[in-house]
Amino acid sequence: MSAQLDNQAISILKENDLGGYTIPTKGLYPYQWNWDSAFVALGFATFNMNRAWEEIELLFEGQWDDGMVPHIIFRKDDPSYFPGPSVWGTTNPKIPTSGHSQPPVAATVVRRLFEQDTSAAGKEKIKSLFPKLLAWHRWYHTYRDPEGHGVIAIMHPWESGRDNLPDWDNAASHVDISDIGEYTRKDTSHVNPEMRPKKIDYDRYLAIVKFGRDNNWDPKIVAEQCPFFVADPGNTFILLRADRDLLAMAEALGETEAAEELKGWIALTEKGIAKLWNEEKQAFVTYDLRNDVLGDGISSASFLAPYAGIREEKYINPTREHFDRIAAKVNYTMPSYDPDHPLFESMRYWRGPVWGIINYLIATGFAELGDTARAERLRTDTVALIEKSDFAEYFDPITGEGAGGNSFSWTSAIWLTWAT
Ligand code: 2M8
Repeated sequence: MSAQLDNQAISILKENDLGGYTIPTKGLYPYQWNWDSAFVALGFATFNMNRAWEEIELLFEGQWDDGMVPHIIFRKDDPSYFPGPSVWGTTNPKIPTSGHSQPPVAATVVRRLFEQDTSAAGKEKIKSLFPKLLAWHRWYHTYRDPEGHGVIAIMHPWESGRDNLPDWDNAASHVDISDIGEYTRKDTSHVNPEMRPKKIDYDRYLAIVKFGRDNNWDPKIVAEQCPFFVADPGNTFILLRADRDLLAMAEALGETEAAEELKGWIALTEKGIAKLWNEEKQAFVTYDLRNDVLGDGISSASFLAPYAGIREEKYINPTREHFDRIAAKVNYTMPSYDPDHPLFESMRYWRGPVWGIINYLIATGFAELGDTARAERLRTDTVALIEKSDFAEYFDPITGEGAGGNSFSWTSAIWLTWAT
């Protein structure tokens, strides 16, 4: 079974490879996505190290002059996706892109590639990628944490990568949708609309894109005025982890000035995460910075503290307890949203389904804590899901049924790098 699935996963990556960059799946997502490419690079690294580096290098071809690495790189226009480049209206001179970012997993991936590839060429790759990664992290700390709270905000649900998470609902309800005009979605013609965000979500997504476009995607204006600006435990923990990995690379490269800057960001974030701690829920949650509202929802990102290197028992013990409560409730960990919450929906995208990449991140953190049992539960559940329902985009945590797109790149990649 395993060898057969290994071959299938390799074939999927090769079929979704459009020449140096990989699309998430055919039809539904025909462009290069930011964190998808990072995970895909880990998959490629299991059988073709050069191709792994190339995936990351092509992602950084889309980097903006201010350091931002966009969430989509539109290398060629494809009418099967909405919203395409003309809707974003960005002015990046190099390649058309979207106007905001996505979870910064790339530095963590690059560190792993660097450790695996001990060749002289590997050292050259990291030397050229290091300043680009540093500039991106600096952009995140400057513009998505403008007041220096030590937590990272998103300006659009898409920036979190967890698009229709129930935790964004309240904050997004303040976004004025009266001026968005007519539009036609494409996603619901590729997959069952019941497994996708609702129309009201898309109305809000487009209203925020309009705000960005109207303000030329200026990150300073975004930080001051964007109608949606919410601190996300997902991006905060992922960046904290990525800062630590970038620091390890800075030290290996003798980049002392960069190392000091990274240490400052790490110290700030280690303190700042207290702002995302919901004492009553005993969990890390979202914080709506625009409307000053602490969220009450437990999502899969609530389990990323160990991955971020957080070790305080006051955080880690309740995290383990929530894990066990949820693990007892579902057949497959980790649902993207708490199954005990009234807004949980087992098949609707980021409102309940299991995502292999998130399982991989959470399990990495538990394994590093020495918590093998929970890490293994996540891994064996992921294996069972893929064996049952193939390389789907996401899975129902109760039935194990696959949902969304199929022959999905990041599911294949995490199979190769971790689950198998
Ligand atoms: C999903 O998001 C895109 C918008 O970015 C979409 O629904 O059109 C998310 O799952 C996101 O995390 C992912 O990177 C992307 C491509 O797989 O699809």
